[in-house]
Amino acid sequence: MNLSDNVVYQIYIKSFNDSNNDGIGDLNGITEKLDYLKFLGIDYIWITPFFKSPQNDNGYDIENYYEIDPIYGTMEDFNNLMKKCKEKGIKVMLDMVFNHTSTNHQWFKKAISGDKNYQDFYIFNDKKTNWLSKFGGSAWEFVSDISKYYLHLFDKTQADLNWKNEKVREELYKVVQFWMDKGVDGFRFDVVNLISKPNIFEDDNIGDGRRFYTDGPKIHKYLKELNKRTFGSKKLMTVGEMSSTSIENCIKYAGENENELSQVFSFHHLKVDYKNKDKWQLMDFDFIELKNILSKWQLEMQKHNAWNALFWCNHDQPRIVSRFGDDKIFWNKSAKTLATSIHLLRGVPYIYQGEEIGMTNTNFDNIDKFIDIESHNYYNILINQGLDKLEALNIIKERSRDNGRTPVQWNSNIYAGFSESNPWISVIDNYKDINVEKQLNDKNSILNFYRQLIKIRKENSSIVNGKIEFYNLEHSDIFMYKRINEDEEIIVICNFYPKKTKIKIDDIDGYELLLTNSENKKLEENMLLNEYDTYVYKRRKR
Ligand code: TEU
Ligand code: CA
Repeated sequence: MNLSDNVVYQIYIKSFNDSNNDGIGDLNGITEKLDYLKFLGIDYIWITPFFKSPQNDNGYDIENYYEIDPIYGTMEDFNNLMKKCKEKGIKVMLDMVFNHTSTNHQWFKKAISGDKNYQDFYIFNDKKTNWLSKFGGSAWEFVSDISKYYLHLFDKTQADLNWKNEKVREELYKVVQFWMDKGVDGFRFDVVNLISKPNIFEDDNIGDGRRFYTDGPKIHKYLKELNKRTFGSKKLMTVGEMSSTSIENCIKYAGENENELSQVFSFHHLKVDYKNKDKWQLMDFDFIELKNILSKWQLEMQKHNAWNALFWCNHDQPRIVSRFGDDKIFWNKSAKTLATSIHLLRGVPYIYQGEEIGMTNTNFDNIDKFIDIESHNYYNILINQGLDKLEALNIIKERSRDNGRTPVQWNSNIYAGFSESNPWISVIDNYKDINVEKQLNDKNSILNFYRQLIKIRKENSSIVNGKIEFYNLEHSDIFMYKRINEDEEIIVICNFYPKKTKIKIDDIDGYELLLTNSENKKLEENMLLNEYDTYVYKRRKR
């Protein structure tokens, strides 16, 4: 199903809006901001996990899939949020974390108390392998009570579930059904391409183990079954987070006739600033590589009738304006260019909270200000590798997931209007310059630019159903593509650099300006572009 007439807004609940001033965002905080989201024009919200959890990984470690963590509110608050969303025509997607549970989950507790039935819910082994956890260290943890290791691809308090066990799958389908019965309109499935583990567990002598469990042997069977047994017959939007995946697999995950999911998140385009493919080594982003990856994925997915989720930011990524843009002199312009470049590709755009006002990286000057488990683990790993404290901190500052997790900057009041008491993670000190209130009434703001981007999707069919073509992929500064259907053609031109540049355009007749972050000007054969200019033109065919 082509759902690309929709725009999704991602809410990281802990940092979105705090309604009861305990410093933690919550469900009622979302309800309070629905009019803002309506104003922005989005169709869906995706809310990150708010289920009962010890919060070692901010809710991606679930203890009970049916209960709401008291820090986020009550089931009544959730029902009320759903009701208000229906009234306002905002659809709701929930985040299902099915690769693992918290080790506080009762299944895990029963397992380690010796219950063999529940041991089969997880992956317990007598021996460990050399696989590494994605958060650093071994992927296996020893439980002395039962003398076995269990697998955890993430933190040691996140134990991987055994999808081979039919009982596990049945339990998880029940969870999906429970939330469907509450009227939710879609789901995001966390690291769902990691759920199918190999039959034998062996050392990986060329890597960290991921080649054995990424897009694993039964993955398509499991997703087809999940689809059939839960949301398949309904018109729900589903998106899978695909870690280190391949196009070949994504064509199936998000193929229109495959009956798996509606879209995929893939991450290859967000690794073009990893030196030696290592997230913890800094490098300027490789623009040509970025364009090659984006265009390759777009063209292959198009060819096979499959759909990408379009995104620069989420709660695991640094802020895009600080990363591929310029968060100082050209903050406003570069944020708009980046927004345009991703938003008009073929697929469903996901806007991450704060992105629409150009929120930046944290610039925390002390490791103690960082909260994320991954940041602390890697800070220690970097120190152990011989880096000094400042070098390690500089890497964490660029790469920490906390860059995307600071409180949304609503206004210039204390704590940026997120809360009246000290938030769980510090507010960035630029909140007096960068906040929603300031941008609401500024015609030239990033916020109003995002509104326009959303609006032109609703008004121009080629953005929804047009085919995509790329041009000038070898150009050192410019990203350019067209969206084409039988009624119209749209041309998108983005200068990714803080310098003037030129581009030659062959066929310029009949185009009219639709959107720009720069001065009004016509499409020209020899286009001159200023720093971070972006232009979108359209011509009608009939
Ligand atoms: O993320 C999976 C994931 O692959 C990233 O966390 C990645 O490992 C990290 O950026 C590596 O540098 C999902 C969630 O989005 C994330 O918040 C959770 O921590 C993770 O799964 C485990 O549930
Ligand atoms: Ca709260």
